[in-house]
Amino acid sequence: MVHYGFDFSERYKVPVMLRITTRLAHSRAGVKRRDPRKKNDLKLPEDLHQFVLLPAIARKRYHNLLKMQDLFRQESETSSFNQYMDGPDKSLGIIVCGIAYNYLLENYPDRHVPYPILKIGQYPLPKKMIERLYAECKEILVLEDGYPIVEESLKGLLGKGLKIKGRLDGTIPRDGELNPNIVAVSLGMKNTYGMPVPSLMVGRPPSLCSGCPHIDSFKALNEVLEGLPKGRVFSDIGCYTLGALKPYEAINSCVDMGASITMAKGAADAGLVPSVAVIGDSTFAHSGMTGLLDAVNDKSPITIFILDNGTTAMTGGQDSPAFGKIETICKGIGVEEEHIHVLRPLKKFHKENVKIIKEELAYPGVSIIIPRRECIVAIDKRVREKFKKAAIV
Ligand SMILES: Cc1ncc(C[n+]2csc(CCOP(=O)(O)OP(=O)(O)O)c2C)c(N)n1
Repeated sequence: MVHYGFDFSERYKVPVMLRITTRLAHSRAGVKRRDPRKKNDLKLPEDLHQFVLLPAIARKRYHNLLKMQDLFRQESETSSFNQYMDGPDKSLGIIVCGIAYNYLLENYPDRHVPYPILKIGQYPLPKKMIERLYAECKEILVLEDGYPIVEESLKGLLGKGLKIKGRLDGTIPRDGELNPNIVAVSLGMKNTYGMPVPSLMVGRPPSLCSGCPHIDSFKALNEVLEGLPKGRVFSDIGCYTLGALKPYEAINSCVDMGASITMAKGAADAGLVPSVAVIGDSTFAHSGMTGLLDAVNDKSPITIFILDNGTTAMTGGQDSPAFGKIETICKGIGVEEEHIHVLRPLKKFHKENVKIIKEELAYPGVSIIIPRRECIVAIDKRVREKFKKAAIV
Protein backbone atom coordinates (compact mmCIF):
# COMPACT_ATOMS: atom_id res chain seq x y z
CA MET A 1 0.00 0.00 0.00
CA VAL A 2 2.85 2.37 0.77
CA HIS A 3 4.39 1.79 -2.66
CA TYR A 4 1.02 2.38 -4.26
CA GLY A 5 0.52 5.49 -2.11
CA PHE A 6 3.80 6.99 -3.28
CA ASP A 7 2.87 6.41 -6.93
CA PHE A 8 -0.58 7.86 -6.40
CA SER A 9 0.89 10.89 -4.70
CA GLU A 10 3.33 11.47 -7.55
CA ARG A 11 0.64 11.06 -10.17
CA TYR A 12 -1.88 13.47 -8.68
CA LYS A 13 0.48 15.69 -6.66
CA VAL A 14 -1.49 15.12 -3.48
CA PRO A 15 -0.46 13.80 -0.11
CA VAL A 16 -1.61 10.25 0.61
CA MET A 17 -2.13 9.03 4.14
CA LEU A 18 -1.80 5.47 5.32
CA ARG A 19 -4.31 4.95 8.11
CA ILE A 20 -3.45 2.15 10.49
CA THR A 21 -5.31 1.14 13.62
CA THR A 22 -3.94 0.17 17.02
CA ARG A 23 -3.88 -3.62 16.62
CA LEU A 24 -2.21 -3.44 13.25
CA ALA A 25 0.40 -1.05 14.64
CA HIS A 26 1.10 -3.52 17.45
CA SER A 27 1.22 -6.63 15.27
CA ARG A 28 4.34 -8.44 14.24
CA ALA A 29 4.90 -10.83 11.39
CA GLY A 30 7.60 -11.90 9.03
CA VAL A 31 7.53 -9.71 5.96
CA LYS A 32 9.09 -10.12 2.60
CA ARG A 33 10.55 -6.90 1.33
CA ARG A 34 10.46 -5.76 -2.25
CA ASP A 35 13.59 -4.56 -3.91
CA PRO A 36 14.21 -0.94 -3.02
CA ARG A 37 12.85 1.54 -5.51
CA LYS A 38 14.92 4.01 -7.36
CA LYS A 39 14.85 7.37 -5.62
CA ASN A 40 13.19 10.24 -7.43
CA ASP A 41 15.66 12.61 -9.01
CA LEU A 42 16.03 15.68 -6.88
CA LYS A 43 14.18 18.58 -8.43
CA LEU A 44 12.81 21.87 -7.29
CA PRO A 45 9.03 22.40 -7.41
CA GLU A 46 7.55 23.63 -10.68
CA ASP A 47 4.82 25.45 -8.84
CA LEU A 48 6.51 27.88 -6.52
CA HIS A 49 3.28 28.52 -4.65
CA GLN A 50 2.51 24.89 -3.95
CA PHE A 51 3.52 25.03 -0.32
CA VAL A 52 2.71 28.66 0.40
CA LEU A 53 -0.59 28.50 2.16
CA LEU A 54 -1.50 32.15 2.07
CA PRO A 55 -5.30 32.37 2.08
CA ALA A 56 -5.48 33.49 -1.57
CA ILE A 57 -3.37 30.50 -2.68
CA ALA A 58 -4.91 28.00 -0.27
CA ARG A 59 -8.41 28.85 -1.52
CA LYS A 60 -7.42 28.01 -5.10
CA ARG A 61 -5.69 24.82 -4.06
CA TYR A 62 -8.73 23.68 -2.13
CA HIS A 63 -10.90 24.41 -5.15
CA ASN A 64 -8.62 22.23 -7.26
CA LEU A 65 -8.61 19.49 -4.69
CA LEU A 66 -12.41 19.39 -4.75
CA LYS A 67 -12.35 19.18 -8.54
CA MET A 68 -10.09 16.13 -8.31
CA GLN A 69 -12.45 14.16 -6.06
CA ASP A 70 -14.23 12.52 -9.01
CA LEU A 71 -10.91 11.20 -10.24
CA PHE A 72 -10.05 9.86 -6.82
CA ARG A 73 -13.44 8.18 -6.61
CA GLN A 74 -12.85 6.51 -9.98
CA GLU A 75 -9.49 5.29 -8.72
CA SER A 76 -11.23 3.81 -5.69
CA GLU A 77 -13.77 1.95 -7.85
CA THR A 78 -11.01 0.15 -9.74
CA SER A 79 -8.42 -0.16 -6.97
CA SER A 80 -7.28 -3.64 -6.05
CA PHE A 81 -7.57 -2.57 -2.41
CA ASN A 82 -11.33 -2.36 -2.81
CA GLN A 83 -12.86 -5.74 -3.55
CA TYR A 84 -16.38 -6.98 -4.00
CA MET A 85 -16.65 -10.64 -3.04
CA ASP A 86 -20.00 -12.16 -3.82
CA GLY A 87 -21.75 -14.59 -1.48
CA PRO A 88 -24.96 -16.64 -1.76
CA ASP A 89 -26.73 -15.34 1.38
CA LYS A 90 -28.04 -11.87 0.57
CA SER A 91 -29.76 -11.36 3.92
CA LEU A 92 -26.63 -9.42 4.90
CA GLY A 93 -23.89 -7.50 3.12
CA ILE A 94 -20.68 -6.83 5.00
CA ILE A 95 -18.43 -3.84 4.58
CA VAL A 96 -15.04 -4.53 6.14
CA CYS A 97 -12.01 -2.33 6.50
CA GLY A 98 -8.44 -3.30 7.22
CA ILE A 99 -7.81 -5.74 10.02
CA ALA A 100 -11.56 -6.33 10.50
CA TYR A 101 -11.36 -8.53 7.41
CA ASN A 102 -8.96 -10.87 9.20
CA TYR A 103 -11.29 -10.99 12.21
CA LEU A 104 -14.16 -11.88 9.90
CA LEU A 105 -12.24 -14.72 8.26
CA GLU A 106 -11.14 -16.08 11.62
CA ASN A 107 -14.79 -16.89 12.26
CA TYR A 108 -14.94 -18.99 9.09
CA PRO A 109 -12.06 -21.47 9.32
CA ASP A 110 -12.74 -22.64 5.75
CA ARG A 111 -12.71 -18.95 4.66
CA HIS A 112 -16.16 -19.31 3.05
CA VAL A 113 -18.13 -16.35 4.29
CA PRO A 114 -21.70 -16.85 3.03
CA TYR A 115 -22.48 -13.14 2.68
CA PRO A 116 -21.37 -10.68 0.02
CA ILE A 117 -18.41 -8.70 1.29
CA LEU A 118 -17.11 -5.33 0.26
CA LYS A 119 -13.56 -4.95 1.49
CA ILE A 120 -12.50 -1.33 1.57
CA GLY A 121 -8.88 -0.27 1.74
CA GLN A 122 -8.80 2.85 -0.39
CA TYR A 123 -10.67 6.10 0.02
CA PRO A 124 -12.71 8.00 -0.93
CA LEU A 125 -15.36 5.33 -0.58
CA PRO A 126 -16.12 3.41 -3.80
CA LYS A 127 -19.71 4.61 -4.20
CA LYS A 128 -20.69 2.24 -7.02
CA MET A 129 -19.52 -0.81 -5.13
CA ILE A 130 -21.45 0.29 -2.07
CA GLU A 131 -24.55 0.87 -4.20
CA ARG A 132 -24.23 -2.67 -5.54
CA LEU A 133 -24.05 -4.09 -2.00
CA TYR A 134 -27.07 -1.99 -1.06
CA ALA A 135 -29.02 -3.21 -4.06
CA GLU A 136 -28.22 -6.87 -3.46
CA CYS A 137 -28.50 -7.18 0.31
CA LYS A 138 -31.22 -6.72 2.88
CA GLU A 139 -29.06 -5.31 5.63
CA ILE A 140 -25.54 -3.95 5.87
CA LEU A 141 -23.02 -4.68 8.61
CA VAL A 142 -19.99 -2.43 8.87
CA LEU A 143 -16.86 -3.86 10.48
CA GLU A 144 -14.19 -1.22 10.99
CA ASP A 145 -11.77 -0.64 13.82
CA GLY A 146 -11.61 2.67 15.63
CA TYR A 147 -14.13 5.37 14.85
CA PRO A 148 -17.15 4.54 12.66
CA ILE A 149 -15.86 6.63 9.78
CA VAL A 150 -17.21 4.47 6.94
CA GLU A 151 -20.44 3.79 8.80
CA GLU A 152 -21.12 7.49 9.24
CA SER A 153 -20.23 8.29 5.63
CA LEU A 154 -22.69 5.71 4.34
CA LYS A 155 -25.59 7.89 5.40
CA GLY A 156 -24.29 10.80 3.37
CA LEU A 157 -23.68 8.54 0.38
CA LEU A 158 -26.98 6.75 0.13
CA GLY A 159 -29.41 8.53 2.38
CA LYS A 160 -31.59 6.73 4.86
CA GLY A 161 -33.40 3.48 4.13
CA LEU A 162 -31.46 0.30 4.46
CA LYS A 163 -30.64 -0.86 7.96
CA ILE A 164 -26.97 -0.37 8.76
CA LYS A 165 -25.56 -2.38 11.61
CA GLY A 166 -22.33 -1.40 13.28
CA ARG A 167 -21.02 0.76 16.04
CA LEU A 168 -23.73 3.40 15.71
CA ASP A 169 -26.74 1.13 16.26
CA GLY A 170 -25.07 -0.85 19.06
CA THR A 171 -24.52 -4.10 17.11
CA ILE A 172 -20.85 -3.50 17.88
CA PRO A 173 -19.70 -1.64 21.00
CA ARG A 174 -19.31 2.07 20.28
CA ASP A 175 -15.82 2.16 21.78
CA GLY A 176 -12.88 -0.20 22.14
CA GLU A 177 -11.06 -2.27 19.56
CA LEU A 178 -12.68 -4.92 17.43
CA ASN A 179 -11.68 -8.54 17.80
CA PRO A 180 -12.86 -11.87 16.36
CA ASN A 181 -15.29 -12.33 19.30
CA ILE A 182 -17.06 -9.07 18.72
CA VAL A 183 -17.30 -9.84 15.01
CA ALA A 184 -18.75 -13.29 15.80
CA VAL A 185 -21.40 -11.81 18.06
CA SER A 186 -22.30 -9.13 15.51
CA LEU A 187 -22.95 -11.94 13.00
CA GLY A 188 -25.25 -13.72 15.46
CA MET A 189 -22.71 -16.53 15.90
CA LYS A 190 -21.74 -18.16 19.11
CA ASN A 191 -18.77 -16.54 20.71
CA THR A 192 -16.33 -19.32 19.96
CA TYR A 193 -13.48 -17.40 21.47
CA GLY A 194 -15.14 -17.08 24.85
CA MET A 195 -12.90 -19.67 26.46
CA PRO A 196 -11.07 -18.76 29.66
CA VAL A 197 -7.79 -16.98 28.97
CA PRO A 198 -4.77 -19.03 30.07
CA SER A 199 -2.87 -17.36 32.90
CA LEU A 200 0.14 -16.97 30.61
CA MET A 201 -1.94 -14.62 28.45
CA VAL A 202 -3.24 -12.39 31.22
CA GLY A 203 -2.63 -8.73 30.39
CA ARG A 204 0.52 -7.26 31.83
CA PRO A 205 0.23 -3.50 31.66
CA PRO A 206 3.53 -1.67 31.22
CA SER A 207 5.33 -0.44 34.31
CA LEU A 208 8.65 1.24 35.13
CA CYS A 209 11.53 -1.25 35.00
CA SER A 210 13.12 -2.32 38.21
CA GLY A 211 16.19 -0.10 38.60
CA CYS A 212 14.74 2.72 36.45
CA PRO A 213 16.10 6.12 37.50
CA HIS A 214 12.63 7.67 37.17
CA ILE A 215 11.54 5.63 40.20
CA ASP A 216 14.04 7.39 42.47
CA SER A 217 13.05 10.77 41.05
CA PHE A 218 9.37 10.11 41.72
CA LYS A 219 10.04 8.86 45.24
CA ALA A 220 11.88 12.08 46.07
CA LEU A 221 9.24 14.27 44.44
CA ASN A 222 6.41 12.43 46.19
CA GLU A 223 8.08 12.89 49.53
CA VAL A 224 8.43 16.63 49.01
CA LEU A 225 4.82 17.02 47.91
CA GLU A 226 3.42 14.81 50.65
CA GLY A 227 0.57 16.46 52.50
CA LEU A 228 -0.21 18.90 49.67
CA PRO A 229 -3.42 18.42 47.66
CA LYS A 230 -2.62 16.27 44.61
CA GLY A 231 -2.99 17.27 40.97
CA ARG A 232 -0.11 19.72 40.56
CA VAL A 233 2.46 17.67 38.65
CA PHE A 234 2.14 18.22 34.91
CA SER A 235 3.95 15.64 32.87
CA ASP A 236 4.76 14.65 29.33
CA ILE A 237 5.06 11.55 27.21
CA GLY A 238 7.88 9.10 27.86
CA CYS A 239 8.60 6.17 30.16
CA TYR A 240 8.08 8.51 33.11
CA THR A 241 4.38 8.80 32.17
CA LEU A 242 4.07 5.39 33.81
CA GLY A 243 4.66 7.29 37.06
CA ALA A 244 0.94 8.13 36.89
CA LEU A 245 0.17 4.53 37.83
CA LYS A 246 0.32 2.84 41.18
CA PRO A 247 2.36 2.65 43.35
CA TYR A 248 3.83 6.08 42.49
CA GLU A 249 0.87 8.14 41.28
CA ALA A 250 3.40 10.93 40.98
CA ILE A 251 2.14 12.79 37.91
CA ASN A 252 -1.24 14.08 36.84
CA SER A 253 -1.15 14.90 33.15
CA CYS A 254 0.14 13.74 29.78
CA VAL A 255 -1.38 15.65 26.91
CA ASP A 256 1.18 16.18 24.16
CA MET A 257 4.92 16.57 23.72
CA GLY A 258 5.99 19.67 25.61
CA ALA A 259 2.71 20.36 27.40
CA SER A 260 4.17 19.66 30.84
CA ILE A 261 5.99 22.98 31.03
CA THR A 262 3.26 25.08 29.46
CA MET A 263 0.56 23.52 31.63
CA ALA A 264 2.62 23.97 34.79
CA LYS A 265 3.23 27.57 33.77
CA GLY A 266 -0.49 28.17 33.14
CA ALA A 267 -1.38 26.65 36.50
CA ALA A 268 1.28 28.69 38.31
CA ASP A 269 0.20 31.90 36.57
CA ALA A 270 -3.35 31.16 37.72
CA GLY A 271 -2.10 30.91 41.30
CA LEU A 272 -1.20 27.25 41.84
CA VAL A 273 1.89 27.09 44.03
CA PRO A 274 3.88 24.90 43.92
CA SER A 275 3.42 23.89 40.32
CA VAL A 276 5.66 21.18 38.90
CA ALA A 277 6.54 20.02 35.37
CA VAL A 278 8.08 16.62 34.61
CA ILE A 279 9.61 16.09 31.19
CA GLY A 280 12.16 13.68 29.69
CA ASP A 281 15.45 14.79 28.17
CA SER A 282 14.31 13.96 24.64
CA THR A 283 10.91 15.52 24.95
CA PHE A 284 12.52 18.61 26.41
CA ALA A 285 14.68 18.91 23.29
CA HIS A 286 11.70 18.21 21.04
CA SER A 287 9.27 20.77 22.36
CA GLY A 288 9.90 21.66 25.99
CA MET A 289 12.36 24.43 25.26
CA THR A 290 9.82 26.83 23.76
CA GLY A 291 7.60 26.61 26.85
CA LEU A 292 10.64 27.14 29.06
CA LEU A 293 11.42 30.41 27.28
CA ASP A 294 7.90 31.63 28.03
CA ALA A 295 8.20 30.63 31.68
CA VAL A 296 11.56 32.41 32.00
CA ASN A 297 10.26 35.55 30.29
CA ASP A 298 7.35 35.70 32.73
CA LYS A 299 9.40 34.53 35.73
CA SER A 300 6.68 31.97 36.43
CA PRO A 301 7.07 30.17 39.76
CA ILE A 302 7.50 26.62 38.47
CA THR A 303 9.86 23.76 39.15
CA ILE A 304 10.75 21.72 36.10
CA PHE A 305 12.16 18.22 36.35
CA ILE A 306 14.09 17.25 33.23
CA LEU A 307 14.52 13.52 33.72
CA ASP A 308 17.80 12.78 31.98
CA ASN A 309 18.26 9.08 31.36
CA GLY A 310 20.48 9.84 28.37
CA THR A 311 18.17 8.28 25.83
CA THR A 312 14.71 8.21 24.29
CA ALA A 313 13.73 5.17 26.29
CA MET A 314 10.07 4.76 25.50
CA THR A 315 10.53 4.50 21.75
CA GLY A 316 13.41 2.06 21.89
CA GLY A 317 16.52 3.93 22.97
CA GLN A 318 17.33 6.42 20.22
CA ASP A 319 19.90 9.12 21.01
CA SER A 320 18.50 12.12 22.79
CA PRO A 321 19.09 15.34 20.82
CA ALA A 322 19.81 17.24 24.06
CA PHE A 323 22.48 14.80 25.17
CA GLY A 324 25.20 16.63 27.10
CA LYS A 325 23.55 20.00 26.48
CA ILE A 326 20.65 20.32 28.90
CA GLU A 327 22.24 22.72 31.40
CA THR A 328 23.67 24.86 28.57
CA ILE A 329 20.30 25.04 26.86
CA CYS A 330 18.57 26.05 30.11
CA LYS A 331 21.18 28.70 30.82
CA GLY A 332 20.94 29.96 27.24
CA ILE A 333 17.19 30.30 27.57
CA GLY A 334 17.74 32.40 30.67
CA VAL A 335 17.25 30.14 33.70
CA GLU A 336 19.39 31.45 36.57
CA GLU A 337 22.41 29.24 37.07
CA GLU A 338 21.89 28.84 40.82
CA HIS A 339 18.46 27.38 40.14
CA ILE A 340 19.69 24.61 37.86
CA HIS A 341 20.53 21.44 39.80
CA VAL A 342 21.80 18.10 38.60
CA LEU A 343 20.82 15.26 40.96
CA ARG A 344 21.82 11.60 41.11
CA PRO A 345 18.56 9.68 41.35
CA LEU A 346 19.78 6.90 43.62
CA LYS A 347 18.55 5.66 46.95
CA LYS A 348 21.73 6.74 48.69
CA PHE A 349 21.23 10.36 47.63
CA HIS A 350 17.52 10.44 48.45
CA LYS A 351 17.75 12.76 51.46
CA GLU A 352 20.04 15.19 49.70
CA ASN A 353 17.76 15.23 46.65
CA VAL A 354 14.65 15.85 48.74
CA LYS A 355 16.35 18.86 50.34
CA ILE A 356 17.25 20.43 46.99
CA ILE A 357 13.77 19.84 45.56
CA LYS A 358 12.17 21.38 48.64
CA GLU A 359 14.31 24.49 48.37
CA GLU A 360 13.56 24.94 44.69
CA LEU A 361 9.83 24.45 45.13
CA ALA A 362 9.94 27.39 47.51
CA TYR A 363 11.72 29.60 44.95
CA PRO A 364 9.26 32.00 43.25
CA GLY A 365 10.78 31.70 39.77
CA VAL A 366 11.85 29.05 37.28
CA SER A 367 13.88 26.19 38.76
CA ILE A 368 15.33 23.26 36.88
CA ILE A 369 16.03 19.92 38.51
CA ILE A 370 17.90 17.42 36.34
CA PRO A 371 17.93 13.91 37.80
CA ARG A 372 20.65 12.24 35.72
CA ARG A 373 21.24 8.51 35.54
CA GLU A 374 21.39 6.27 32.48
CA CYS A 375 18.35 4.22 31.56
CA ILE A 376 18.73 0.71 32.94
CA VAL A 377 17.69 -0.89 29.64
CA ALA A 378 20.20 1.23 27.73
CA ILE A 379 22.97 0.08 30.07
CA ASP A 380 21.93 -3.53 29.61
CA LYS A 381 21.92 -3.15 25.83
CA ARG A 382 25.32 -1.47 25.84
CA VAL A 383 26.88 -4.16 28.00
CA ARG A 384 25.42 -6.96 25.89
CA GLU A 385 26.71 -5.39 22.70
CA LYS A 386 30.17 -5.02 24.25
CA PHE A 387 30.23 -8.72 25.15
CA LYS A 388 28.93 -9.68 21.74
CA LYS A 389 31.73 -7.73 20.07
CA ALA A 390 34.30 -9.23 22.43
CA ALA A 391 33.00 -12.70 21.58
CA ILE A 392 33.33 -12.03 17.83
CA VAL A 393 36.93 -10.83 18.21
C1 LIG B 1 4.60 14.33 18.54
C2 LIG B 1 5.15 13.01 19.00
N1 LIG B 1 6.23 12.48 18.39
C3 LIG B 1 6.73 11.32 18.82
C4 LIG B 1 6.15 10.64 19.85
C5 LIG B 1 6.69 9.29 20.28
N2 LIG B 1 7.29 9.38 21.60
C6 LIG B 1 6.72 8.83 22.69
S1 LIG B 1 7.60 9.11 24.07
C7 LIG B 1 8.81 9.91 23.21
C8 LIG B 1 10.04 10.47 23.88
C9 LIG B 1 10.48 9.77 25.10
O1 LIG B 1 11.76 10.18 25.49
P1 LIG B 1 12.03 11.01 26.79
O2 LIG B 1 11.17 12.21 26.88
O3 LIG B 1 13.49 11.27 26.90
O4 LIG B 1 11.55 10.00 27.96
P2 LIG B 1 12.01 8.50 28.32
O5 LIG B 1 11.10 7.57 27.59
O6 LIG B 1 13.45 8.36 27.93
O7 LIG B 1 11.82 8.41 29.80
C10 LIG B 1 8.50 9.97 21.87
C11 LIG B 1 9.37 10.61 20.84
C12 LIG B 1 5.02 11.23 20.46
N3 LIG B 1 4.42 10.65 21.50
N4 LIG B 1 4.53 12.39 20.02
